[in-house]
This record gives sequence, C-alpha cells and structure tokens, in this order.
Amino acid sequence: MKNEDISIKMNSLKKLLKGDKRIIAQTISAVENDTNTKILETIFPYTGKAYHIGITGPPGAGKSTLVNVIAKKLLEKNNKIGIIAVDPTSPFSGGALLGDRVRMTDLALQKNVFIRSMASRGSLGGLASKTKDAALVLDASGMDYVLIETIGVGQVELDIAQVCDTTVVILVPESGDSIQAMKAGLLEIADIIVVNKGDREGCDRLIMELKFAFELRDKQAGWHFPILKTIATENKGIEELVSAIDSHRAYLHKSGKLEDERKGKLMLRIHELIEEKIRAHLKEKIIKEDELKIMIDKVYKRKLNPYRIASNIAKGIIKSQTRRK
Ligand SMILES: Nc1nc2c(ncn2[C@@H]2O[C@H](COP(=O)(O)OP(=O)(O)OP(=O)(O)O)[C@@H](O)[C@H]2O)c(=O)[nH]1
Ligand SMILES: [Mg+2]
Repeated sequence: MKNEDISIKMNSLKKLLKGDKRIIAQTISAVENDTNTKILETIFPYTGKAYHIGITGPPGAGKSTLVNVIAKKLLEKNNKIGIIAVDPTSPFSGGALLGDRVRMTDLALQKNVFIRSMASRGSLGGLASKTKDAALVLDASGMDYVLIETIGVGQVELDIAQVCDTTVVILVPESGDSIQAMKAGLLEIADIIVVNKGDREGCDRLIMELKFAFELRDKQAGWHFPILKTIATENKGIEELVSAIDSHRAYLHKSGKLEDERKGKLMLRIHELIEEKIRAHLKEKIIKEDELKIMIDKVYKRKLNPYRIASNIAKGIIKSQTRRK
C-alpha cells in the first residue's frame, strides 16, 4: 500500500476528532493492521487530553462488570468514554476461559461510549504496542476517559497498564489470588486495589492482608493506596471507587507527577518504537534468509561461530546507518 492510501484523509481526521464512531473504528483497524505509522503521526498532536484508567486482574475477577459500572458513573457526569478490552483469547485456551464473560453490549449503544476489543489470538507479540496505538486514537477522538481492561497475568498486561495514569488492580477473595497477584507483579503497578465479589467469603480477610502488605508502600510513595471492597454485580462500592480514581488524579496533578510520569512513559514508548523499527528492519533487509542459511550450515559444522557472525552483522548495520547520515 502506498503512503497516500494509508495517511488519514483531512475529512476523516475532522470526523475522528469529533468522535465519529465509524471513523474511530476504521482508524483503529488501520493502525492495528499496518506497520505504517503515518496515521499515528497525524493524530498525535491532538492527543494527551484523555485520562487513562487501567483495569487489570486475574481472569474472571469481574473486570468487565466493573468497567461497565464505572463507565456508567462517568457517563452520568457527561463524559465521553473509550473502552479497550484486551481479549484474552489465546490459541491455547481457545476461548474456553470465557464461559460467563460479561460483554459490554448495552454500554456500546450509548452515544458517548466507544468499545473496542483487541484480540490477542494469533498475534505474536505487538499486542501491547497496538493497544497503546488504539488508546491514542481514542484520545484523539475527544474521549475524556480511556478505560483499558487487561487480564493481569503476564508481561504484556503489565506493559499496557504502564500507559495508564491510574491503574486499578482487581482481586477476588479466592484462595491464592493475592499471592498470584504479587507474583505477577500486579500489586507493584496498582494505584488502587479493589477486592471485588465482596459478597463472597474471605473478602475482609484478603483486605486485611492487603492493608498489611501496603503499609510500607504507603509511606514510600506519598500516596495512600486505597483498598476497596466492591460487589460489581450489585453496583456496590462503585461510588467510592470512582471517587478514589478522582482522588488519585488530583494527587497526580498536585504533586506534578502526572507530567513526570507521562514524560517517563513517552520516553519508554520511544525506546519501544525504536526497537520495533530496528527489529522490523533487521527482518526485512539486513539478514537475507538464504545468506543466513549458508552461514548457519557453517556454524553447524563449527567452521563459523555465532558470536562472530552477530558481531559482524551488528557492526555492518551501525556502519551503514552512519554512512546514511
Ligand atoms: N458474586 C459476584 N459475581 C460477580 C461480581 N462481579 C462480577 N461477577 C461475575 O463474575 C463473572 C465474571 O465477570 P467478568 O466481569 O466477565 O470478569 P472479567 O474479569 O472481565 O473476566 P475476563 O475478562 O474473562 O477475565 C460473571 O459471571 C460476573 O457476573 C461480584 O461482585 N459478585
Ligand atoms: Mg472481561
């Protein structure tokens, strides 16, 4: 595809900035399916206004149910809301995991809500990056809030949560849940912790455990980590949760951390993008498949060694880049 086909047309840009749902969907699809960054470059100047909230936690914790009720609360205050649900469908579980998964269909019909599901099935890496790009499109489209739901079990999810201003970690009072969350590094990224399914046994005990674990962190970070109880299905504790999100936002503003953290995240993103570009370049241009095959044959026969080869190729790339300047 030629550049001019990919770049966003002026007319579409105007519609996107006004929040036209059809154009938002098309634009996300375009950035999802293409490695060309022309569209993102065009919309970037219009971003930076939306407040990003990450909702993460183990499978089935009630993340979608909570996103639903949080979104409804925010809608009452006339906000525009973009939601991205990172679909946990994996080639291994084949979606069996999703038995009673809550789908946000009624919410999607609301005028001021746009919902997008990002499928992880079959995508070999790059999901976190594409999710960030989709969030950028929503930001440009004039959303006040961008809510990103991810399953907090692996690095990709932690990576996505890092683009959020406020990260809410959802736990449930089921055995081993809090320990799992700690192992996965979830509590490290939490700004607010929610123990959902407060109607189930063991909820108060988990809250006690978490309060104990967070005592130290409270003192270090200068932010009092709220540990809240909700029953998402009964709309209980949601007012408190939304007000905790507001408080965290106010804290970030007041302390100057919002700007500092966003700058830190932009730096990380630039590093990521450089790596992505170099990796793509390597794949396409530098290492020719048939040349590599011949080399590998020699390495297999111990006539060459992988260290020398890597070193020479890397030197070659650096040289060619310097020449180009
Ligand atoms: N008892 C009880 N059930 C709840 C509560 N919140 C959610 N559920 C139920 O838990 C199940 C899973 O809820 P979801 O909102 O789909 O959970 P999720 O974390 O988004 O799930 P995945 O996206 O598949 O990881 C559904 O059947 C919900 O109705 C709660 O507070 N109490
Ligand atoms: Mg869900």
